[in-house]
Amino acid sequence: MTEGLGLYPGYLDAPAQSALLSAIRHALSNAPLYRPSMPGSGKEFSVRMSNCGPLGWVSDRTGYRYQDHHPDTKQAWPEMPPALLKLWQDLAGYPHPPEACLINWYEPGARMGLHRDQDEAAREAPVVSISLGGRGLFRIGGPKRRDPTRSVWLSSGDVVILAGSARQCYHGIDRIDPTPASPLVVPGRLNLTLRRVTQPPR
Ligand code: MD3
Ligand code: FE
Repeated sequence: MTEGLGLYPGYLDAPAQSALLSAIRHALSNAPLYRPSMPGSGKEFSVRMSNCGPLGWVSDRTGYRYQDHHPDTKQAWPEMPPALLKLWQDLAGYPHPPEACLINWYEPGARMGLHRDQDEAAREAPVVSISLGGRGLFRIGGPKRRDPTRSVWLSSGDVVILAGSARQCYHGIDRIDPTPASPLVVPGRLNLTLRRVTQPPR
């Protein structure tokens, strides 16, 4: 039991998944996937990333941060697709729009180690996650690294909301099912995370 964890299996139907994939492909044609690296060591992530929206999450040898431009092209991030703004309005229960959509691309064999998301000043805002393509084995624990964890396969069209105490929990992606899954034709998984970054005006 994790308070604030909302699972919406199959929230997006096949046409909605295809339309969203088209919008993401368009964003990626302007802001190509890049390979982030770990602060300090510079060790490369197995996950490739890009962003859309006014801010994007990046990681390199100098640290993790949100910034308004692509680390390689130096161009502003592409616009957030309207379908994502709508999904946030419908599900997030938060009265201000998201500022960042992080686009994570997992090839089979890619993973994301257990971590917490702590780079957002807007701590009380939820995170909304959308999965497309091949299944990913998602693991979520508690607020401490050694807390027990549970695992859930996330499939194409599934949406996860992290609000309340779930927002502070350790989580990661252990593995990717290499079976290709619609709407992608290649093996691998796309994950989109919508986030409010800055403290909204009050
Ligand atoms: C639980 N992404 O980008 S999404 C990340 O599938 C990230 O690419 C994973 O973790 C992925 O930071 C998981 C689901 C998710 C997103 C944010 C969370 C779970 C979370 C924040 C707190 C707790
Ligand atoms: Fe995360």
